[in-house]
Amino acid sequence: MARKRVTRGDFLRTACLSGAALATSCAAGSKSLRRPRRPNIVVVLSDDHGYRSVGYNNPAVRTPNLDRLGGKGVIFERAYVATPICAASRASLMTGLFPQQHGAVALDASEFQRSVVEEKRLPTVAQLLAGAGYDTALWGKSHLGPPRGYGFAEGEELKDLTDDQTFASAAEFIDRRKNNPTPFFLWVATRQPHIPLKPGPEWIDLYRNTEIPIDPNFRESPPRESVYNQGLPGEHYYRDSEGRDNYLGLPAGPPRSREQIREFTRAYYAVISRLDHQIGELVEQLERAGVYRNTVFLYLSDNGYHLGNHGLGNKITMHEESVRVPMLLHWPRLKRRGVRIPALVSSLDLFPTLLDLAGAPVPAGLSGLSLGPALREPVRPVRDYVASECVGVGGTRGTGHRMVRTDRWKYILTGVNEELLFDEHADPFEMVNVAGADANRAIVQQLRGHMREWMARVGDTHLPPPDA
Ligand SMILES: [Ca+2]
Repeated sequence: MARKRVTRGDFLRTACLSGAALATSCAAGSKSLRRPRRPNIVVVLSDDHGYRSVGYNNPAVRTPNLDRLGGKGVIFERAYVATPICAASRASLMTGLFPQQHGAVALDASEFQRSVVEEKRLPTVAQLLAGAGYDTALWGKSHLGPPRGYGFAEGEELKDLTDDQTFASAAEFIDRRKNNPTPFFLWVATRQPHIPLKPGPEWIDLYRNTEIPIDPNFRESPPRESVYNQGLPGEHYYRDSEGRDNYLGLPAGPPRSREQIREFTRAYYAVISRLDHQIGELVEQLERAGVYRNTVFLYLSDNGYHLGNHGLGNKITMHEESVRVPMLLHWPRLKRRGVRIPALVSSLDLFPTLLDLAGAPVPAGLSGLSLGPALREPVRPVRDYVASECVGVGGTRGTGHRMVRTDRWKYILTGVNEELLFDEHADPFEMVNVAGADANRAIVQQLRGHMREWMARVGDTHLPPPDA
């Protein structure tokens, strides 16, 4: 069955095809864009940073710069990625669409290359901001091919483990913005804290005497249900064992003891602290260049990380460890500052939010919502439910996982129609599946309805279980 592919026509009622056409077609919005002081935008996208591993959510983690930026800005407490896997998540950020809409459902970016770079069916947020008059640049882990191919005028893919080259390139770019009135859009895609972990002594020493908390849902090995598969059915990955420079030097797969997880987590936090320090230097560079006050800074990660919770050591699942990420926005000109926003938000919201903040037209057909209203004043919840998917891992479409999450409930549907329901208020560590409880029958039916609605929207052809 053919999936419901989003065409560029569906996506953009104002047809922005490329280059000059993009600029022309976006001209309708350019009057508002001539308003003074359009903000610069800096996005720092990290790799595999789970939402509990940041200082403002966990005092064991030392991230003074992220804490300060979030404390003076806006922390989105419940941010979910469109998919918890690298390339697909990045393609979703760039296109504003779920993986089954843009086609890059896992680690293979060739569908992104085809639809965005070759066929130019889907515009990227970088192309739209460039069309609206922004100078654009990306350095770091693209995972989607050369960044100049999908809307960035400058930049390159860099893969150094410490991100030093990436931050040096970003700093050099910011230095060139002094006295330049053209707004800029800078995307810094870090390699950290993805494995292999290479924290260096000064960073690991920070945690020598730190008690590393073990969450209540830690297990030495995962349960056998398919929701815990992280690849082909029956496989449970522990990526801390991959590569020559792995931190634990253990064979792949469970079990992992509490002490092993503590040692790994110590290194993971250490790398996050180094990343936080680099982010602090980047912000200082913005100040030195005189552009700090008018720069929107946004931090998030492409997915989380399990760290032994549920007996897993990777991401890819629909559990909070994997699918929920730290996300904050800082902008000195923001009216609402120093607030935590508990609304359910999606990584897909980044696309329309950035266009909104830039005063650029927000195209129709996106799967995310602008967070502009929530940044301006307290508003009702952004949405009733947030969705995520991971259907392409293991090479077999449809065997993966998908979820819808409301304020209280999370419903997961796997490729073999296992259903899981977690009460996030009573059970935030998702330890008890209550899908089969008689008392929850109406909730399960309601969430199945949300799931069917979402599946129809993204063209998910998996057949969910019928209501009894
Ligand atoms: Ca990742």
